Amino acid sequence: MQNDLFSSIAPEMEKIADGVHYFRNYVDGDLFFEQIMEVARIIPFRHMVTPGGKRINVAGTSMGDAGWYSDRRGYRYEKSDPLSGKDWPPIPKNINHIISEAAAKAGYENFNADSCFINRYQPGVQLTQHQDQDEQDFSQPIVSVSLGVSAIFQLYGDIRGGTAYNIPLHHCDLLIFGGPARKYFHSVKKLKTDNHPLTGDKRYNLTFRKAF
Ligand code: MD6
Ligand code: FE
Repeated sequence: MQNDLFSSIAPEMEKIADGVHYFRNYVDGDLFFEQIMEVARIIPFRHMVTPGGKRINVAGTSMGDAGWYSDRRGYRYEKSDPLSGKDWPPIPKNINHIISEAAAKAGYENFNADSCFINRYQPGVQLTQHQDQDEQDFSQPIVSVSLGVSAIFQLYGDIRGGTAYNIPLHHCDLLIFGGPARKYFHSVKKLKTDNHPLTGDKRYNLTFRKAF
């Protein structure tokens, strides 16, 4: 019989709430970071603007068949980069396999991301409270991977505001949002000034989605 000691000390997956699953130190950071650098070489990080014209302080780029995009015309998914006209780089199969496998462990059997939005945070940058609701099928989860400097992810509920449940996200952590939590409000606290050997003073977050 397998010894259960380590799985009880450090389970691979922790259910934080219905629809919220947390995997500590789950991914190969070098693999994901190299892919981010490759995507950024083709389609550099940029600051988009909200439909209201406000600069988004978190810098973004995308890979996949669709990329999340925001400008004066609204929030949406675009099949190519409106700025450069280029296609978003594809999501490598080995990376999508890791993401699908994690989703299956959380109970989402056939999750296959067609879009990955990549966020980059500099010190002092935060992500304000929002819902992810530009995708077509809310029965599909969102799988998030964090790299570099740690940050506090704040989870609210179905309505904006109130008291947050704080989830510290560290290098190589994976978080799944689905089911009843799929449209929960959430935010990321201001990034502290810190240094990570791989990413310097920055934090990166990849969110794998089924956009279409
Ligand atoms: C971030 N993440 O961690 C931002 N959204 O930097 C998100 O906004 C997010 O992690 C939907 C589902 C999972 C997420
Ligand atoms: Fe989000």
